[in-house]
Amino acid sequence: MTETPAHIPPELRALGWDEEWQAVFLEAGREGTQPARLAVPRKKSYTVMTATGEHEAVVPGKTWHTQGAAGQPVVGDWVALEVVSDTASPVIRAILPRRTILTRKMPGEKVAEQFVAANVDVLFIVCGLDQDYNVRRIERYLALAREGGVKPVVLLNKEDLVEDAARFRDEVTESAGEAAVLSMSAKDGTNLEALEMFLGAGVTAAFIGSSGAGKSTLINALLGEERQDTQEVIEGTDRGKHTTTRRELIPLGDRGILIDTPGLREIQLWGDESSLDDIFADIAALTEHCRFRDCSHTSEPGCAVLEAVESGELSEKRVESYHKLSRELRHLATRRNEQARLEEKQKNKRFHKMIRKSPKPRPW
Ligand SMILES: Nc1nc2c(ncn2[C@@H]2O[C@H](COP(=O)(O)OP(=O)(O)OP(=O)(O)O)[C@@H](O)[C@H]2O)c(=O)[nH]1
Ligand SMILES: [Zn+2]
Repeated sequence: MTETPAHIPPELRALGWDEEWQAVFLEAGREGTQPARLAVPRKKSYTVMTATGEHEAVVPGKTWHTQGAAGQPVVGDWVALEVVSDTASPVIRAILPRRTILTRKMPGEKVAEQFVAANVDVLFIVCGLDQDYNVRRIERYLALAREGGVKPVVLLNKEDLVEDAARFRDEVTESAGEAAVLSMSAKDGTNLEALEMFLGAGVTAAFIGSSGAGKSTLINALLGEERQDTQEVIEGTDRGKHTTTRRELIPLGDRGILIDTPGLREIQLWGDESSLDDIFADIAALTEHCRFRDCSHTSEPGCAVLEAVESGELSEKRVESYHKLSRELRHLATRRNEQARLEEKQKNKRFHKMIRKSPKPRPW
């Protein structure tokens, strides 16, 4: 006999909740909690969205310190929220295991991974067809998306400023592997509908790109209105002081959910070389034909990469870019602090332990 699937309220679906999340959540069987999605991480609290609306939630202090970076919820996370009483702040009891995670290198001396956004399905890489245009940067963003398990889509914005958008599309397509490359104008709405092909009910899309590339204009165009800043009253020492913050998670009804977070706006590369081979699939294929197995593709005789450059089949700039990225990745790899990954692993372990501890899963 098959069980009838539990009913999912449309308000939760609009936030990206689906049967698969539901199954994980029910299995965990945490009594007294409900699913909530993280909309704004703040210093001491988190704005979360549930089937019934927005709440200002907290994480118990202990969890905070024992779990480290991976234990901190980020925008896009699904959490188990416990609403204790009408007066007390709701408490985040657990973070559901993430489907995807976008990360960046933490600024400063110590190399550590910082989690920026979770459970993103599509990453829109926005690049202006003005002085912002830079194929190498797009390649980095592509690598970042792939490392996080997120599907990248390149948006060449401001096509109204150029005569031959197709030329740019072709150039980027050469570097983009399987990723779709679109040109458009957020300002006059040209080709905006092409973007909608990647959105849809339950799909979470995030935006990345330099300042001025047009992300806000694009999001407003998708919303069909100016995004409103949300007013917030800080309590405690700054009692009564009004600050405005932006909601970073924007539900679009049955067209999906948008994530726009400052953490994604300026990002450094963090990853490994497997993505390099993915981005530079053409070069990776050539390296198989080099005479020496440990060819560095810089000066060796019989190097298939150098031969391809010689014959004009491969651009020299692309090879330079390959070497540069590969050097950076190696450098990072040796300095890498495995801590963040370890923490995520342990957190998942803990989550599954929690599942095992509750023999009778109950619906929430
Ligand atoms: N010509 C043209 N200008 C655009 C287009 N899209 C955005 N702009 C302009 O580019 C400027 C920057 O746009 P924003 O949307 O603020 O860029 P952003 O990526 O959100 O920038 P940050 O908020 O700094 O990260 C604004 O003056 C927009 O009007 C476009 O398609 N064509
Ligand atoms: Zn070679």
